[in-house]
Amino acid sequence: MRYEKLSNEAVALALSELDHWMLCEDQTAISKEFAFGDFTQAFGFMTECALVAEKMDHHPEWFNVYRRVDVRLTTHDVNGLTAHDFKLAAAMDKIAARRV
Ligand code: H2B
Repeated sequence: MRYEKLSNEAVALALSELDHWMLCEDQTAISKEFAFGDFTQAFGFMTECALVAEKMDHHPEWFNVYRRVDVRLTTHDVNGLTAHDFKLAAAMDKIAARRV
């Protein structure tokens, strides 16, 4: 399914419904730093998220070192944010909540 680029107002509203996600300066992406107990937890989180992302056909940009995972979500197709990004962000928060 294709989603349209969200307006600044829609982005602000969607962001207010998430915990600790930050809007990037140019407003084309949101980001969050996840921290887990150890590398196994962090990598398990990434594995679960990868399966969800593949199902959605919407993929995170992320960086992992030890127990930390830095995530950035954007929709390349529109060079901005769409409902896909917020759906994936909420799913990632749910997966993380089971591990911390
Ligand atoms: N992931 C993200 N984060 N943004 C996209 O625009 C995107 C994607 N596009 N995954 C998808 C794949 C697209 O390239 C394919 C062709 O559907």
